[in-house]
Amino acid sequence: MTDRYQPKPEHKFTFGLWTVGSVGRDPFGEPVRSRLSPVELVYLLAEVGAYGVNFHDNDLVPIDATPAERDRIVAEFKKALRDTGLVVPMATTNLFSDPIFKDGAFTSNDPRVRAYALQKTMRAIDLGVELGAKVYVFWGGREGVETDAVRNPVDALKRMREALNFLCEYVIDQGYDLKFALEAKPNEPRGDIYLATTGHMLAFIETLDHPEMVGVNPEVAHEHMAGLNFLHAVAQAWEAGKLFHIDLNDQAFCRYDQDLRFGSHNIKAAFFLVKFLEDVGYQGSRHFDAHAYRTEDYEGVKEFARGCMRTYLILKEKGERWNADPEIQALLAEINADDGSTDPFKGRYTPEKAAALKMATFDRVALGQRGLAYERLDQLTIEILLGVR
Ligand code: GLT
Ligand code: MN
Ligand code: MN
Repeated sequence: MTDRYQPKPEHKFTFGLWTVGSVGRDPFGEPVRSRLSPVELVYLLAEVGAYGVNFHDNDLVPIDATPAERDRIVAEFKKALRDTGLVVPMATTNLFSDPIFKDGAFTSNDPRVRAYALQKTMRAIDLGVELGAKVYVFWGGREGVETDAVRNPVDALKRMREALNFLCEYVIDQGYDLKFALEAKPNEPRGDIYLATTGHMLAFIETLDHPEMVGVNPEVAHEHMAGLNFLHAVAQAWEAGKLFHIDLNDQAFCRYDQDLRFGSHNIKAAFFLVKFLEDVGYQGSRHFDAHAYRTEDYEGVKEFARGCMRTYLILKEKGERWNADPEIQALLAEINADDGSTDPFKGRYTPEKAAALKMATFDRVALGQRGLAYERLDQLTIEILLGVR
């Protein structure tokens, strides 16, 4: 491996304990790897060059731990962080594994389950903040249905809003420096999950009491499962000032949630994503929410983690090459050329502009016939990606 693809802290590459810690269980198969402790996983991540580690409350502290066990586990984890220099930029709550959440957490029909979910989340927020988290993710894996007979989706939205408003107030009340990032997924494990895409989340955020505290955590795989263009979701979130976090992985369209190694499936989409994040100057974590193939032992898991980061850095370099390529830049200049003829109509509406525009003439046929050279531009992109340019 060449040094220029070596991960560095400034790249802000993070992994969840649940990612490299995945034991390879799937709906049809038992674990294929033995479980590593959170401390062992911190050392594994340090070895491969990660900057940070994120966790669900129960990735670190078992759901039935006593207060004394919790304190011991947290102390050991903090020591591993100190020894390795790894940081915890993000934390989240497991509101999906335990049977109590089988009908959802914040949207469950049972008010006791909803109250328990709030209690669990407040405690998990305390834990995340104690370890330094500045972003708190909400992924509502169980917030959905198999049949709409059981719940009016409007009630689900109201319950979700009530929960997030409550938790925003909790964070403010505690004086925590913490922002929320909502993560959408269209389905799996539920048949349908409410607020199915990043676009749904962005609209929902504006209905909250503290929209300024809440952004999104888009995940490649989740938008691709819905057959959507991930970059467009990310760009909309960015433009709205809501890209608080990002989950990088890969995914074949319309399949089950594969959580593949970043850039391993759709290289062109991954390239434009990395180029976008780098070009706009996204400052948040580059979090890999992915799993090694089930075929791997822990050496393979390390290869997987190294691969995520290395591919990101290779694509970053390709983006720089794309931006510096004279032919690409000439094509872009041509594509975006402006002869100034529409200057009188540009900008905000005025009655005068509207009247002038209504009278203007356009050579519709010529404009329609003009070739745009997008084929050439895309082929140049492919040649950069294939390493011949
Ligand atoms: C789970 C899910 C992910 C979420 C995690 C955060 S857990 O693995 O598939 O997409 O980001 O709760
Ligand atoms: Mn996923
Ligand atoms: Mn995710």
